[in-house]
Amino acid sequence: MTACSPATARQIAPAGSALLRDAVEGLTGPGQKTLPCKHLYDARGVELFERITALPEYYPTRTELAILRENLPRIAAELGPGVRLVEPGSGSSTKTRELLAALGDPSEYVPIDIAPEFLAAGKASLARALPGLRVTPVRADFTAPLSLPPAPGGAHRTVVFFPGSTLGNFGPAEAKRLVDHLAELAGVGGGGALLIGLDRIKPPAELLPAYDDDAGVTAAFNLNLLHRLNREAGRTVLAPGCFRHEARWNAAAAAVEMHLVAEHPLEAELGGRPIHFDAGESIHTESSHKFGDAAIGRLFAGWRVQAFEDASRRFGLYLVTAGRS
Ligand code: AVI
Repeated sequence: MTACSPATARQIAPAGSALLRDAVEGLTGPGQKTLPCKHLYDARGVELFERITALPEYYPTRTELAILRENLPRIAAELGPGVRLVEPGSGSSTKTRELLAALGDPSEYVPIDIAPEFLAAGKASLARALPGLRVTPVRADFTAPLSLPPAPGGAHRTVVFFPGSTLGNFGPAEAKRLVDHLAELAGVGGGGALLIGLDRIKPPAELLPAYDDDAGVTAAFNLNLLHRLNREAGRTVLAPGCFRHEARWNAAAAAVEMHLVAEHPLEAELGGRPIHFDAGESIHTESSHKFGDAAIGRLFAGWRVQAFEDASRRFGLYLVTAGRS
């Protein structure tokens, strides 16, 4: 699986050299050059992504938080007491804290992350915000098969919380596989639930500024991939100054794509293999899929789906339980 969020990147990016291996594969062959978006999230990338979430153009984070706040009483009532909340990712976000606080009497919070430092930081910040909450971190890759620790006594149902439209950074088939995997983890067929945030399709004129902000933070986030590549190679393979950031709407894929576009023809070398760029040729670095009703229906086929959306249907939180909609 490929994945692009800070959480998922930490889940599956094994080592620094993984970027170099992926770069040899993605940059030296024929056709569209690519680098997996998981590599966007080194320490600097995580910092830049945090800044993106606060940009005026980047509506998803604040829209999702507003939807959550507005619907917390309904969601909490629907889920009932004793929820065991499972979160793929480090889970120290405002959304997680507010959801846990609204649940009133959660039996346990289980963040799943491959990086122990993020698990420890998330646990510490939640312990400060919600003293008394039982936190059981699980160090694992959530995209791979895993088992949760036994639920504490009094746990009423397991709920997997996957906000931020992180699912959109997976291709459609991968996203479907991940949803099925998370549904199994939550035990949706046996009373568990998923609460998943998805960014909805809207006109490109609204979408594109969110991925190409005036302050240039997203451009820096994208170009940071080349800084990371050069750092890990120990030399300049591709000079960031020779590339510009571009956000494109791919209508066929219903995705905003980030590209790094070569300003001039360029020759380079990696792993003993030549890399050639024509002027204007790009590296595709991320796809951020957007969801319409049909795609959401396919993702959650067979389950009951309660939609919590803003009035303009820009973003949605979907509560998935057993039974049909
Ligand atoms: C993490 N993920 C959901 C973000 C998105 O919107 O696809 C990553 C991002 N890329 C550029 N801006 C934000």
